[in-house]
Amino acid sequence: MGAEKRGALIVLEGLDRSGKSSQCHRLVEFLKGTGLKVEAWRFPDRTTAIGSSISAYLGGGAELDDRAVHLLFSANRWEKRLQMEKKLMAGTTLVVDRYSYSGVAFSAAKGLDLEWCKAPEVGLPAADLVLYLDISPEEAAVRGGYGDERYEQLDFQKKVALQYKGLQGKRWKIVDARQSFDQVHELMRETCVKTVSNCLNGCHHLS
Ligand code: DGP
Ligand code: NA
Ligand code: NA
Repeated sequence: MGAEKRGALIVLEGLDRSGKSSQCHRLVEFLKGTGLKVEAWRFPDRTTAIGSSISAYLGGGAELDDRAVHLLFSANRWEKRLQMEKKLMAGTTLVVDRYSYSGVAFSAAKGLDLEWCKAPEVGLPAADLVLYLDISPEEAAVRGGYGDERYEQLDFQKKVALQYKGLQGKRWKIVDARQSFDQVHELMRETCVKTVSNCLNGCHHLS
């Protein structure tokens, strides 16, 4: 079990309108400023062929079986696996806006079996840190107003929130996302710096 020196895989998760995407970019700018090699990533990656099918589904322009959609989201992560691993091994830290936890939470919220939802995610690079931007579905809805995409409805987001709760584990940090943008950023910094330095000094295996 040799410890490998590599970049960290930091994942941001949360409900729609939790402020994740803006915090991702802010975090990347901060980490860059400390001299680290770091990139912002996001899933779904809508730029691939699979990603464009996902995008059509989310926009309401395509009806697809729930399980087929689940597997598309997962395949979208798998098609990026090699590139992710190469970057991590080369010492680049990746800050990722949504990952496998979104995959499981959003599909399980539709009523699909939890273990079935988790299965296709097994073997993807494991997150070193999951920052969960915690906000109630009601507050998220008031805050920004949902867009037109498929999952952006209060009743559904409530179910997603419940699923996320069940997924929380030891690598999670729950961040109170009701605070100001700057405060939320500050809450995330220290753990991120610690996680990155652990990884660069030799952390455990990717999955
Ligand atoms: P975003 O581009 O981050 O706004 O994500 C688009 C929507 O797709 C959002 O409502 C969350 C949802 N989503 C993200 N990843 C997955 C996934 O792996 N599976 C499912 N079912 N939904 C996902
Ligand atoms: Na969204
Ligand atoms: Na987002």
